[in-house]
Amino acid sequence: MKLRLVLGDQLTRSLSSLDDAIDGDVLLMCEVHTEATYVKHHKKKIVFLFSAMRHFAAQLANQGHTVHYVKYDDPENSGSLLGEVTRIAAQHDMSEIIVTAPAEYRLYDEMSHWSDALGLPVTIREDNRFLCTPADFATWAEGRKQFRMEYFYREMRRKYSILMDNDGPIGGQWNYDAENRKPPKKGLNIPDTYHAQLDAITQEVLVLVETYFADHFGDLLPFHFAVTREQALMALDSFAADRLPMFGDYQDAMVQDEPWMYHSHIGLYLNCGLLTPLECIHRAETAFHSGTAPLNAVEGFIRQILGWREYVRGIYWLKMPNYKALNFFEAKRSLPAFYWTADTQMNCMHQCISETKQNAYAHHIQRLMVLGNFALIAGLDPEEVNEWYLLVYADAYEWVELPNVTGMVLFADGGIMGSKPYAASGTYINKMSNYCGSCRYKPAVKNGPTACPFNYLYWDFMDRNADKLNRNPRMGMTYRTYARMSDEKRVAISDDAVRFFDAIDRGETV
Ligand code: FAD
Ligand code: DLZ
Ligand code: SF4
Repeated sequence: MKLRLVLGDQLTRSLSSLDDAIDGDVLLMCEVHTEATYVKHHKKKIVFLFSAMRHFAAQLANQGHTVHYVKYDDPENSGSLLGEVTRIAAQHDMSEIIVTAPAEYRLYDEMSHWSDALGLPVTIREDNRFLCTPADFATWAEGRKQFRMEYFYREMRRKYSILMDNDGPIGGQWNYDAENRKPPKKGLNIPDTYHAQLDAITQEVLVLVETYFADHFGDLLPFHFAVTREQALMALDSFAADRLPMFGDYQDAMVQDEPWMYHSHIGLYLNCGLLTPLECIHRAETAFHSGTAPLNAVEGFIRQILGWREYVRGIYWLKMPNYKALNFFEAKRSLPAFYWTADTQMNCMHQCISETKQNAYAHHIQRLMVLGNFALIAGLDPEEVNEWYLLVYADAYEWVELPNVTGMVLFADGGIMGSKPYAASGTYINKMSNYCGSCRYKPAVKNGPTACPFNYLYWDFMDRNADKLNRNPRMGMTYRTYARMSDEKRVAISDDAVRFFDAIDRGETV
């Protein structure tokens, strides 16, 4: 008899570890302290995952499987995955443990030693829910100087025959990003996100999380995430119908008090297995072929899943475990307290952090060009920044979070993922949002107490890291502009940055 362990982010019926489950096998799922606290996950993320796990277990049991489900507050619960596997394997006299490969290196590494600890064979199967295996990605990467997402994406389009017209891309272009950078215009009619009804299972988990995880970051309520596959499919449908047509145009736009914009809000369902990547891609492709969404929107959305999502996972497995320790700029500054409280006069940061706290969600440009951009130009310590991103979002798992933060946002990998840092001044945020209108700081003011901090921190970052960046061919123009500045201007930039950091260090609200 075999014990088949199903992890919290493996809620997929066609999972490789469940493929050949037969009568007599036991399917084990457990809510454990070690997984719930390896970082102090947002309260909503824990409610979401525990509720989704309980619903999935009930579904497997309904299909006739023997499921052993361990709740967090079960007095017998040892608190760790190995502890539970040991306990339950002994209870049922099991001969083998089968599991689909954990998505995070931390757990994969630990599991590789389980067999010795258990005295039983432990078979770790490939995760069949991704579209590119780590081995295939390594083959693609071999011999390449740069790992450009765009080329990887084109191969994936060909391989899965997505948006193809014979051998070429539909519409003649692979990428319609140039059409996807519209600033927000007034009077946009932005639909609300999908709201699932709370049922008894979720109600019980809400009480449990309030009891055991009260000191974790984030608001518990309102809670409206999907927790079953059926609900997740409804969330996908509502995206395809209501938001996909505008997804491309306003992909990079940010609007005050509009956390959801035209994004899909399905990352959390994809990452725990309630949805599969190919069905989301096909859903969007169908919308294009039936004329309900334009090509720039559909191609842009598909690129995120078929391109970026698979690419960052490939980079993660190619470069771990060393990737986690990279700190190209030797950045050391601690994460300011306002990342937890949202207590800052920078309205863009206040908006994005408040929304993160309330929803366990922020869309890509908020994560990249506001929260991440600040972390980059302020020289925040990558370890602290990574921990923050890993715990605040409901879709966060290290395999996807780490390359996005260490590679895309902080350039802490020195250029493995990107060819230059995504640093930007307040001008970018002012163009792509309406945040600046209600900010104490002014985006057009470059220096002094009313200046937008992103303006002088941008140049201070360039100055602090000139030895590492000024030979980068894509930074030539930036450094030529800096070289043309007067000495007084450069002193003003540095003085403003020192004043700003001193104020943070004194605990003042900046
Ligand atoms: P949409 O904008 O609607 O995009 C559709 C889907 O494409 C997403 O659900 C996601 O599965 C995929 N996708 C889009 N961009 C990326 C990307 N850069 N990398 C990988 N997949 C992508 N995504 C996570 O799933 N987990 C994370 O922990 C995470 N951390 C991030 C941290 C930073 C600093 C940045 C810049 C990005 C991060 N992303 C992460 C990527 C992206 O921001 C989220 O996937 C997206 O915001 C989720 O919202 P959505 O479902 O509405 O996405
Ligand atoms: C994220 C998470 C949380 C909060 N809790 C559990 C849990 O109690 N039990 C479980 O099996 N999985 C949980 N997970 C998901 C795991 O952390 C995830 O499987 C690993 O990080 C590998 O991606
Ligand atoms: Fe953010 Fe600067 Fe705009 Fe204020 S002025 S919202 S700090 S970009």
